[in-house]
Amino acid sequence: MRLSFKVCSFALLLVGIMFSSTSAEPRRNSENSRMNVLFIISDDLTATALSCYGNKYCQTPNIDRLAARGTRFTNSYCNATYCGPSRASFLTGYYPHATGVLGYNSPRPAIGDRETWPQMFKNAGYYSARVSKIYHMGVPGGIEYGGDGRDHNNYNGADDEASWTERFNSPGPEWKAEGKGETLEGNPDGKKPVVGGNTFVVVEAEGDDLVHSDGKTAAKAVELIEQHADKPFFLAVGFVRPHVPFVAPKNYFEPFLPYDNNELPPKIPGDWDDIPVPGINYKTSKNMKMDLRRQKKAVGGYYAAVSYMDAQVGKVLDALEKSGQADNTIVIFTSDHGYHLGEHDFWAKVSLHDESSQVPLIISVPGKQPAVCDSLVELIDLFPTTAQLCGFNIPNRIQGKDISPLLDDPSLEVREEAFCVAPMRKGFLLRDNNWAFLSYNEDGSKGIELYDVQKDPHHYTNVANDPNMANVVAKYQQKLTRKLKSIRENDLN
Ligand SMILES: [Ca+2]
Repeated sequence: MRLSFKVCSFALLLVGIMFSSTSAEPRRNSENSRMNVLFIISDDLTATALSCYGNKYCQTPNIDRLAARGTRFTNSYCNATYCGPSRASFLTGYYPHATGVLGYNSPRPAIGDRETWPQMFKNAGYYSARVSKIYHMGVPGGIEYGGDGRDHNNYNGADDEASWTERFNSPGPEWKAEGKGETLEGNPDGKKPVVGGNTFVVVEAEGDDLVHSDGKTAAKAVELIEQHADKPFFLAVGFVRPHVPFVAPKNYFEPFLPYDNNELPPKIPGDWDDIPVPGINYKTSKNMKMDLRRQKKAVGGYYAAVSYMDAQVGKVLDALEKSGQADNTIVIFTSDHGYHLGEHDFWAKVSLHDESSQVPLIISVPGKQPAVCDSLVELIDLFPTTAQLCGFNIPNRIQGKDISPLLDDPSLEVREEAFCVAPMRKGFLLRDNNWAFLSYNEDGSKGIELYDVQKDPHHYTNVANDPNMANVVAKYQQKLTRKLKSIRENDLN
């Protein structure tokens, strides 16, 4: 009796110590729980541009070698199809319709003093740093400015100071880089000079990798890995390519010349006839006035930018190897959303089709077997997953799922459907293994798209108006209502 009382007291004391642990010491539940996190994110990168995801023309040997040692997810979705809300979502652990961050603001006012993903590591004693764009920054505007994102949110930017021990910007010349440039968008007579902004511009640049933002980002990341190898770190490395402008040192363009050799996706007659108005993307071959030559050059320019970004990823991975910390570091590679390269004659992001809503996702954890996982996962899962892997208590309030079990058994499934939004179009996506359900307005009043993804993987035939599909449409409409209700039931008031 006396002994068990003592055991109980001791256990209570232990529990007390665990729960009273201060910010000096990471909360741990196993011996290897002080693993570092190296989070690498590219901007506007579609998985289809990577050779490890099957691209035959654009070679990405560095991302491929990470994929070869990690788990590559084939059905990974972002939670919003453009930078601002996507990044605010996975960095806070809340869906966009929980925080209300549907544009380019900092999520901090919405979350109060709750910890963000990097902040959880920082508060536990990790060195937490970002290099370049992690929360939203305008590209190219913000990068020309100084890479600090001050071009948004009344010049306060969308970054969150409390997330980081240190933060570093990577200004670059972007579209002003010296070299051979052409504006492809809105320039049918070819008279427009090279311009800035969110515009399709290709620049085959003079000079080396370090002229540009991503070269500087890689160099800073390499330096930080060397400096901080002896203590736990959460290092977030944000590359801005292949976001427009498609600018890179000219040697990266060589495999994609002449541009006329680049292939375009098939053009389907009447492809737009069954797409509701908000489903026609904000950038199309038509409204961008891009003829076939320009479209093929856009693909080549995008691939060159991807190749350049991949080379920078390689430098960071090499530095991790050299530091001796590779066996103690979780490495994640992803993008904030995908990108259209001419599918449906759509370009860029915002659309809720797979090209824009799917993201590449590779998670490499020391000691785990390489794998390919087809489970539906979301970027919002990264916060709870790394929390689990590093021995933190997963905060109950956050809305993603711990997908770490998939790293041991890739045949597992963690959710019935992926959820993603395009607030600019009041668009909502529910995507499962059978259907892609796209609703404009929560009640579908601005249109619905429904694709049988088994029979129609490229989403050419919208069957939402087929009378035989009424039950399916009704089922997904109900699922969407329930999903939004569950997202809005949160601790943010
Ligand atoms: Ca982006």
